Amino acid sequence: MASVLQNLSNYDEKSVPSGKGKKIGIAVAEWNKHITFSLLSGCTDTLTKFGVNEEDIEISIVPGTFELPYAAKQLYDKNMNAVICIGCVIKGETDHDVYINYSVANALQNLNIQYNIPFIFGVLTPNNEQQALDRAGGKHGNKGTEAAITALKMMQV
Ligand code: DLZ
Repeated sequence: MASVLQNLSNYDEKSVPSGKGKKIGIAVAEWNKHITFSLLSGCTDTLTKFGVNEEDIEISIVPGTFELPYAAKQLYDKNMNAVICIGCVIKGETDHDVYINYSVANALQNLNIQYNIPFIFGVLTPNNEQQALDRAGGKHGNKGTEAAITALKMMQV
């Protein structure tokens, strides 16, 4: 997919709207936290770089990726302008990852359709840990950064 061809964190700074005055909720999963907390850092660094005040960022930590939609809805209820969901589900021996990934993607898409703020899918779905590391500050950039940029752009749509 695209990440093979490009660093996901390459973006044109001039095309990114300011986040000044915006309230951003971030739901982050503790599973694989060496990955997800690196994504979280990329995300918050990028939001503040583009004008979001630190005190306008509310972070909700949940046990696993499956719990992200619940936290996302709670953040919506606190009047956020956008909610970013961060997780990492590494493929295992069974199809457990498939059930989590599809259900979370569907749940977040439903939230997007139902409510009038953007819910951003910042969930890595790698086949192994190295692929996750590559996308959490490694050779393919930081997917948390990309999620932040997406939120900033979607708040303007
Ligand atoms: C159970 C589970 C497994 C096997 N793997 C992951 C994973 O790779 N990444 C992740 O975020 N969460 C995982 N979980 C936990 C589930 O997301 C969830 O927390 C539990 O099933 C409880 O609802």
